[in-house]
Amino acid sequence: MAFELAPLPYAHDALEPHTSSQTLHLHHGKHLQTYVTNLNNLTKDSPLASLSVVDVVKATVGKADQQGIFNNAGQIYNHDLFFACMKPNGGGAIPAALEAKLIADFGSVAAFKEAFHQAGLTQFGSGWAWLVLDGGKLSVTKTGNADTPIAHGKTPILVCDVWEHAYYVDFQNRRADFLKAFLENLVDWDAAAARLAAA
Ligand code: MN3
Repeated sequence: MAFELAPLPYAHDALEPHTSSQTLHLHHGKHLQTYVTNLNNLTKDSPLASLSVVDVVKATVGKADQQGIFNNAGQIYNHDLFFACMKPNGGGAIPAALEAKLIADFGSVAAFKEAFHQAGLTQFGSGWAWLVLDGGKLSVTKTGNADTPIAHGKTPILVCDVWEHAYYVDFQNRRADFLKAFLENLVDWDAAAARLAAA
């Protein structure tokens, strides 16, 4: 059973004007498809080919001779989650249980948003900004390139892709504006709350 490209959970133009159809065609149909193709090629005739993407990540983290496999599996996991973190007409009210947990662990929703924004803004080069559950507490973190919290025992609740391919068509160099749009107009709080409830 080969690794497959998960379908985009909404139409390509559903996130406009914050993320364009062109961006999603490139990001999902080209970038993510390439990671899927690469992972299939790299794991061909290997026991890794029969594992889930998550288990491939966990089996290859920190292994120098499997860095390419880790990178492609990590990128598939991170992208599937990123696309599932957004929805048309996103943003808005945060479900009560998630809001209460954000206030408990960050002091306020505004403090969480500022921490998440700063994580995305200060990730040097390519990477990801995360809200994770770590030891029962929510925290913000960032990872470079294909690295992912699931390789380090943390449970992802929310992620924003800050590789340039995620925003350059729509925002050019303005990563801060993309992060603002993600938190105010794109994020699917209900999905984040469901991940927290299931953790
Ligand atoms: Mn990407």
